[in-house]
Amino acid sequence: MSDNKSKSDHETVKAKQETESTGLSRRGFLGTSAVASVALAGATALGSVVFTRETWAAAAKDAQSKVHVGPGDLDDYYGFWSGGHQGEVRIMGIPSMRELLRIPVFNIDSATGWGLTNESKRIMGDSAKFQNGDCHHPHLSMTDGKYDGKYLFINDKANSRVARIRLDVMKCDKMITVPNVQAVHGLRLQKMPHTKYVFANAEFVIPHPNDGSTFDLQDKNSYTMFNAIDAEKMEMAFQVIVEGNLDNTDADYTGKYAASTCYNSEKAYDLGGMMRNERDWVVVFNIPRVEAAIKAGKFITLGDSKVPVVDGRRTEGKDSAFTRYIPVPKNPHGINMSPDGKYFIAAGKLSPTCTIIATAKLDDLFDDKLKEPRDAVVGEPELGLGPLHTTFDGRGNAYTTLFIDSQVVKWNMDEAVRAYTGEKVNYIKQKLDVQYQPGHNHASLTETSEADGKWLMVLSKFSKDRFLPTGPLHPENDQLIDISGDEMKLVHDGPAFAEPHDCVMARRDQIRTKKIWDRNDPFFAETVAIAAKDGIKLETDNKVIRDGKKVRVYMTSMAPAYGLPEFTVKQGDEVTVTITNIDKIEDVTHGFVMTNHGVSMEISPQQTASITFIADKAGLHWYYCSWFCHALHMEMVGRMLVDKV
Ligand code: K7E
Ligand code: CUA
Ligand code: CA
Repeated sequence: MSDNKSKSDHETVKAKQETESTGLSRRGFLGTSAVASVALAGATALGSVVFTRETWAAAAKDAQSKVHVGPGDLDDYYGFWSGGHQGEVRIMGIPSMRELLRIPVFNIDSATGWGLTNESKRIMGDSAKFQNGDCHHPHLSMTDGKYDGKYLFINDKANSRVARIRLDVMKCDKMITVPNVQAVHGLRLQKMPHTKYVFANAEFVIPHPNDGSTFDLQDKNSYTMFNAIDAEKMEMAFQVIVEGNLDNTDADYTGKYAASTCYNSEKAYDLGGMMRNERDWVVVFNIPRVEAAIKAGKFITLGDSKVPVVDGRRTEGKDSAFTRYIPVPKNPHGINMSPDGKYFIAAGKLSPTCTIIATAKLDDLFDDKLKEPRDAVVGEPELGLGPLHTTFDGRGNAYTTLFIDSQVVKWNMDEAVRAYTGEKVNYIKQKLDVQYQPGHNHASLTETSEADGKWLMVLSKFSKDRFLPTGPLHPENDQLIDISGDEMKLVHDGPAFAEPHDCVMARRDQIRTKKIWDRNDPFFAETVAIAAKDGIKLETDNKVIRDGKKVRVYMTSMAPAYGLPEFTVKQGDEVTVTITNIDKIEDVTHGFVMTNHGVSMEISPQQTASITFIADKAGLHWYYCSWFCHALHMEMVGRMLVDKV
């Protein structure tokens, strides 16, 4: 990290900015009554004064009334949170911060049977063998730069996957593994004219082919790739080989460009090596040029994969047609497109700055009309220590998280651009302490042209003393900040289980969900087709079909009874239970659990769900409904008799 000298320089700048800008210096505000500071994680505490719980509670009181959503009232925004290495997506109501639902994606879920049912296993495909995931970046599909309510996409860093969630039923409906890469991290969507592509960065450099013959990362056959996935088909569209590695990404408002940060331009394998270069870069991708090359057949494929691959690396110091590399201070992290479409903003992480890249200069950059790639940079504001991610209020202000300073800094973009030309202007508007060590932040509708500057979520990585102690493992702290006025006001602390890296918020009118399933929904169409082959009418038939050692048990469910109160199979049979919930009443979900068999699933109104298991234990086995559905829910049971063979 920075040495002592630059740290103290920075401290001075920071203190000055605080007093000059808003007149609302934290130190001034707290005066001498400020109490003993809490040690900050990361061992880089800079002696900042820290609020006590009591101070915060008092200061937040008036703002808190804005967060209160009374019993029976509805929230204004849907929030979609990644569950990090827990593997799911969570739906929150904003501003109440009430958790509404969880959508299992890369994890196994006992309540819904995700990862256990045949329908979910088909969606997970070959990767159903994995029981973990590590999701970071949930993003909503767009048309014309606005949320269109169709899909949410999310990455899985752990197993190099991308998944899609249908927003009408809030279920994952597609999942793909990105070929020939390791660790899909940064993920963002094309905004214009609509979300045709999901852009996904593979983070780690690996040898190609990765056949065990080399450990060498410096070789020219060691690289990583930028990936574009067809959002509608959920198939790979193309891959671009890059220099260095890839971290985060975002796309512009013309549909032409995407840009990614690279922190390992060194292609190093260890910490020291990855910090060796003074500068890494932002790589900009020219999407139409990639498409044109592929259309012209100018691409390669790798191994068994049929995905078109183009080379975005430099040859003999010359840039490829597809990419430009813009040097930025070492080891950048987040990259965010401003809602006015003007700037890509890369956060410095090891540098106390953000780098502002003007989209208006990108055509010239690709036509080689700039003297050097750095000429696309129009600002590099000094913001504080450990800038990670930036979000926007649609009023010209940016909000950047400062991991090491444990703050969010609000700054004005156009003023920062003017300051870069030498003009004396103080672009810093406010610094707000957060608790503690923030990663992503996200303002309402910030990724769309409709950024409305109402709410700011700050996803703090450490909660320390903010909640009742829970043992060595602490929750994260998702903090809600009111940004509707001139001043940021912290209004809510939201404990969250590991680990929401990122979140998005959509207006509630932008999400339109189904109340009950359509009988012809593709989610369970394959199960319906299997039943049709068995001559079963799912809505009425209760039948057991034997097919060699395979037994298919079909039944209905209607509160508070299954269509089959009992069925018999033989020991060793592979049993598939398919249940159709013929209840048409919203919210009457049934479940099916076969005791002592690892079998559990959800069957919501008008849904068909199926699950397969081996009846390996002779005897009587009860099955029961696991979702409370009726006064006689406990009595919603049945028995399976397994004949000894
Ligand atoms: Cu900063 Cu994965 Cu977006 Cu975590 S990433 S914070
Ligand atoms: Cu059906 Cu509980
Ligand atoms: Ca580096």
